[in-house]
Amino acid sequence: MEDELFPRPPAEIAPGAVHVPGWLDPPAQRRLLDACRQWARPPAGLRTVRMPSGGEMSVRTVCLGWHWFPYGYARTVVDGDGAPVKPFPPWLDELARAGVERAYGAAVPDSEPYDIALVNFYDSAAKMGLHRDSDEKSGAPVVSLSLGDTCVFRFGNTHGRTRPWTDVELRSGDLFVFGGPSRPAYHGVPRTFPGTAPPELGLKGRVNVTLRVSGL
Ligand SMILES: O=C(O)CCC(=O)C(=O)O
Repeated sequence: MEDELFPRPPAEIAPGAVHVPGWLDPPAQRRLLDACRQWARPPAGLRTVRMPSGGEMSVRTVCLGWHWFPYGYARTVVDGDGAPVKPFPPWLDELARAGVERAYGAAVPDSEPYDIALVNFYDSAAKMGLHRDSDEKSGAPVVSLSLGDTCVFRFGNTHGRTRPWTDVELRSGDLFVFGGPSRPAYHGVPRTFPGTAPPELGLKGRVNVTLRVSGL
C-alpha cells in the first residue's frame, strides 16, 4: 500500500459493501496463493463449471467445505469427478472474520463459522457475469480476496443486472466485503488486466477467493 503513488483509502461502495485496498500484504498473498495451488489439485480440484443453459463459465473454480454447482451446494463434486469436497480449514474462518472486522470495524454479526470457499481462477480472457450469491441460507457477509492481476469488479444493485452499478478496481491483496443490505447485490467481473499481477507473486492471471457462511 505504501508503494502506491496515489494512496487508495478504504471506501464504502454501497451500504454494507466495503473495499479495503491492500489488506493482504505480499507474504500473506503468497501464503494464500500457495494454498490455492494445493486446493486446485485433483481430486475435487479446479474445474470448469457447466451452466444449465449448456454454456461453460470462463472462470475455473475449486470449492472448499461445500461444493457449489448451478444452483446449489453438495458435499461431493456432483457435476465433476464425484470426489468429496476438500475441507474448509479453520484458518480461513479466522481470515474471513478478520476481513469483516477490518471492513466494518466490528465483528461478524452472525455467530456461525465461515464454511465455504469458492476459489476462482481467471486467465487473461476470463470474466464473470452479473449474478447474486443466493444459494447460501445465511445472510452473513461475503468476504472476497483478490490475488494476481487487477480486475474490474462491478458492484450493482439488488434489483437486477442493470444500472446503477459501481466499477471498482480490485488489485492483488484487496479485500471486498458485502453484507447487510448489499448481501443480495448483483456483482461480476467484466474484465481483468493481464500482466498486472505483482511480479514477486509468480501468478499469471487472477485468483479470487470468496468466503461465505452456508447456513446449511
Ligand atoms: O472474482 C471476483 O472478484 C468475484 C467472484 C464472485 O462473484 C463469485 O465467486 O461469486
